[in-house]
Amino acid sequence: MTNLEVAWVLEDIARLLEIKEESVFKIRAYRKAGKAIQRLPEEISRLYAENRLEDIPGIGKNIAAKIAELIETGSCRYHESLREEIPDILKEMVHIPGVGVKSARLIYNSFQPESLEDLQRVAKDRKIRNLPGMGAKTEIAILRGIDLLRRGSGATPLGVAMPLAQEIVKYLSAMPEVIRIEVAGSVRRGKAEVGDIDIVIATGEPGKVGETFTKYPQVKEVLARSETKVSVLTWLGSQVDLRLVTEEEFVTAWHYFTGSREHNARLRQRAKEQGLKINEYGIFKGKQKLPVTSEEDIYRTLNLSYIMPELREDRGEVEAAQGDSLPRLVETEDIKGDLHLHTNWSDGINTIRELALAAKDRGYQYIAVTDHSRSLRIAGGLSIEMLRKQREEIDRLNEELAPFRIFAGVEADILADGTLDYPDAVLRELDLVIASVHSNFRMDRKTMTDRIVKALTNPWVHFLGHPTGRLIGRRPGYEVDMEAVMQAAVDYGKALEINASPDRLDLRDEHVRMAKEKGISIVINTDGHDKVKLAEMYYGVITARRGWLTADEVVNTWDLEKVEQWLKK
Ligand code: DGT
Ligand code: CA
Ligand code: CA
Ligand code: ZN
Repeated sequence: MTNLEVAWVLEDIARLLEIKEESVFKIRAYRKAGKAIQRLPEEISRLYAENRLEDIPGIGKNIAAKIAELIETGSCRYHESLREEIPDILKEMVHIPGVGVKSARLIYNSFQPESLEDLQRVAKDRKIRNLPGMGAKTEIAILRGIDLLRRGSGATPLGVAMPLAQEIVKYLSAMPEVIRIEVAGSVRRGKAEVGDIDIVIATGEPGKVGETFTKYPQVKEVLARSETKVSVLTWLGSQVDLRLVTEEEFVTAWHYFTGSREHNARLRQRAKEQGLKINEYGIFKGKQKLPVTSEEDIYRTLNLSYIMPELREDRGEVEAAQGDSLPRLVETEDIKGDLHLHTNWSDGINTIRELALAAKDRGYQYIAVTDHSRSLRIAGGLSIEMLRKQREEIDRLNEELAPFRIFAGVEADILADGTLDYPDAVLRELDLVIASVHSNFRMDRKTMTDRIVKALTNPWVHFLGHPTGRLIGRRPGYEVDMEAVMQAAVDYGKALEINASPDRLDLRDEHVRMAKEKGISIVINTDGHDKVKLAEMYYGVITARRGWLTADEVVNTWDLEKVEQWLKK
């Protein structure tokens, strides 16, 4: 057993004990032991052979005995009995994003669901919101989470796949046998929805690394296994493909498995034209293997400038790289503010002050407070009077936090007839107005297009929020003619949003590219209802990069002064 496998079993014991509500000291002891073994510079089996397990800080007699049993027999009875004791549904529930051990336990005790279907019914019947410490938010998390777990073979949102891929990388890189490990495939390219997660590892001991990976706690089922590839299904329903290659092959394999297939095909063809051959094992001139130590080398060898992974979709990037005319893509570090945020004045959970401070911590110069407008009652939309009161609070905070700036804005509903949810006299008082569709999604294409275009003719609107309304995996966008919407944005000088929330990513990459070509400015916002969501800006930036955007083309990379001017125009 490798150190990592032992560590995972100990961590799993801690988790199961947590579900069982055992003493926090006991839980902490297992967790600490797991961490210690993960960081151990020596092989645990060797320490065991030399009778030195208890020398490891944080490991006492009791845990040492369990480790000994693991090393001798490959399993541990205590762990097995805990696993048997705890119902499967509870084990599954704690894998639902947004449902912690505590809530899983409470829901289980209250309703005894036997399957995810049962749980879904309980959530749909709105029974969970009545439990202490839970609300409608928990129900939504559960319903979404079950969707995710269920989707099985379907696409996984980037917001789920990326953290999972990064976690696997972090874990496996602790193995001394792992020389290099990187994320590849559509996750690396930043696609909003990914089919499966691809990870490439350079190792001299593929068998051992592959075997360890199959023990990873998130693994539910091993789908296929060979010396060079391990495919598993995780509890979250995503497939993970691990490729095991030699150190020598690593760079070309990583590049190959990053894809896309279409991009690879273009490169192969280009190589051929130059009398070269490229595949996952290397670049060859006749029988001679050319030296490659980085992806940059690959492109250089093909006489191309370096192509960022987000661009590798055969959408003209190879031609651009040939003419050295690739854009310098926007980066998360370029972002200076977030212009679409909800506070506890409507359906957000933080105060304006908390959001502003969190934004300041991220190094932002400004944010906009854009709570919902009055017709969106279920989301606590603000009356005109409330909106004015909120303004007073914002003014006070601006004095306190200067030079940081909070813009007083609103996310105004676009009503069914294309008018906005407040009269112009109210909108003009605000620093910033987002226009968004939140109701009457099922209109025919012409009516919906006219509705949105009409909203964009309003002189006080700055940009269109989540322009197509899609919810990844749950709802396609509304029927709308994006060409016409974009033409209106051009005609009336409006910007379009990339909503960075990983379940939206709306505009999507192709639309971003279309907007870029038309010279439309883009605003990347998290639409956060919670200050921790400010971090989701990252996903919006990836989407912008997939749409070829440079920093200049993104409004919220601009300095405060320039943004103020833009808002006033
Ligand atoms: P996905 O998983 O559907 O979101 O998309 P990818 O791009 O991650 O596709 P995947 O997982 O099937 O394969 C990862 C990469 O490996 C892919 O982008 C290119 C490369 N690759 C895999 N199989 C083939 C193949 O048969 N031909 C070519 N040219 N490339 C392949
Ligand atoms: Ca993939
Ligand atoms: Ca794959
Ligand atoms: Zn919003």
